[in-house]
Amino acid sequence: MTSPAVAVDRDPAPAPPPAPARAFGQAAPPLRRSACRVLIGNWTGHSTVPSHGLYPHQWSWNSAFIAIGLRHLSPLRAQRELETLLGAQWGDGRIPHIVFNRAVPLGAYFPSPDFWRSSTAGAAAGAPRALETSGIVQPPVHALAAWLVHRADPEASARRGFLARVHPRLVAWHRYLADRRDLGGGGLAAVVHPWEPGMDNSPCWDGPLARIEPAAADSFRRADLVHGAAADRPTDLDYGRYVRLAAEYRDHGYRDAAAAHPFAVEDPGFNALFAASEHALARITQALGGEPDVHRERAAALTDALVARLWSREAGQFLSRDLRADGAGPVTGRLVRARSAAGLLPLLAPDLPPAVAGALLETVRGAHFGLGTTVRLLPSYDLRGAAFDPHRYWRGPAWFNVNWLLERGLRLHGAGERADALAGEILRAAEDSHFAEYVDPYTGAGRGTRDFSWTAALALDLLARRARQDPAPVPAPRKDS
Ligand code: 2M8
Repeated sequence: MTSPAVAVDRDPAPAPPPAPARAFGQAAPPLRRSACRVLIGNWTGHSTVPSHGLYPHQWSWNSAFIAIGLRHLSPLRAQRELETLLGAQWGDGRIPHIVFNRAVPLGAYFPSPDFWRSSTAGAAAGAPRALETSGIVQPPVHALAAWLVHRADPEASARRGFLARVHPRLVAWHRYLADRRDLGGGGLAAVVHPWEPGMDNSPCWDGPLARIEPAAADSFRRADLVHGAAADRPTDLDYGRYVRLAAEYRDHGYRDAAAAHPFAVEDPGFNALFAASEHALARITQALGGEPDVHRERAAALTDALVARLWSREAGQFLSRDLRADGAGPVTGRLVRARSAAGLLPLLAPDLPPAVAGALLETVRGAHFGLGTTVRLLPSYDLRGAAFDPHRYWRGPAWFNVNWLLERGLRLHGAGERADALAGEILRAAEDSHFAEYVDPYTGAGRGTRDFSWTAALALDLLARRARQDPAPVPAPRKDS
């Protein structure tokens, strides 16, 4: 790719002001109405913030999940959400994990644009000149989201040429991951910063991170603690290491071939989403009259590589591979023995060997995750792990996106009743917690920020699915943008 130009969207219509709930929700169940209110309130005119206080910019995988829900409210807005994100794509194909809103003051979020300096430091990697982004990535959920958004209103999508617009960008994104991020040489994409797999302070990163010298505490100022409780957020020591890793990547021009990547991990969640998105890209390609087989083959190859490199029969789940650890045997690095919910997400791959899928279904309800037996929602980390903490960020709480993904995986592998039960719990927790960022997996009590966009969006998606099975009338989505 030579040009990171913004995806063309000639629709100049400004976003409508948040409408009174009754304008679109009069006959709607309250949960749908309040989920719509959250999405309308968090819309900025061309994309949606995860939440106004803690996360006041556009985040990559958040936007994908948001678009999946937004399509039930406004398919056009859902398309624009993804197009805005893809408009910030770099010349080398990467989709940055944050696209900064220049109207937001620098101090509102850390690390801010003046830390990443993408337009200058990222020039050699093709960072856009006209806008500021971060330089790392997040899980590739985008092709899946684009396909689901298209399916919500295929005619409107065809009218705007939505699929034709996003297709080359999604292809370039997947090519970046396959060509530049296969650091282990075994067919999986590696993450080079704990923020890349989206599960920032998972105990799985404790080992790989311990080798990183933290940046001096007085060299940066955290903005997250203004909005979040310190006991719920990553520690200062973790932050020092996040800062060190990001600064070193930046100082190598964000060029993967040049950077040393002292943190390099193959994460099963990231790669499961990559495989699921390759399947979606096959569908997109076919809908455009192209040849889908190359994407189906890549999806199959990713699934094979997941099993070959990250499956642990002993654990009954997938584990991360620390590529920088000394390992024995033919495969680089060593498996990290900590059990994260990411290790269950390969259930999203339809072509998983049946014995592996069967073992994963057992692990989901076994002692380590307890879904439907000891907890209401899938915890982000092993209930029995020494590092488990039901309240601290990605070290135990249940997250709505992970539970939504698991719900799909359960359904895909024939566990429909368990998927129905999980969907019910997700909806209940979303409502009771006022769309919390994450919840206590045992009680469903809300933690983190509220009115969190992907929580509202994914609740909306599950409600829409229920409504399709239920003959009762549902309110029509708004016709505006
Ligand atoms: C969290 O990550 C950001 C850094 O990217 C942060 O802690 O400031 C994670 O939960 C991540 O998965 C999410 O995309 C982001 C925005 O909600 O917040």
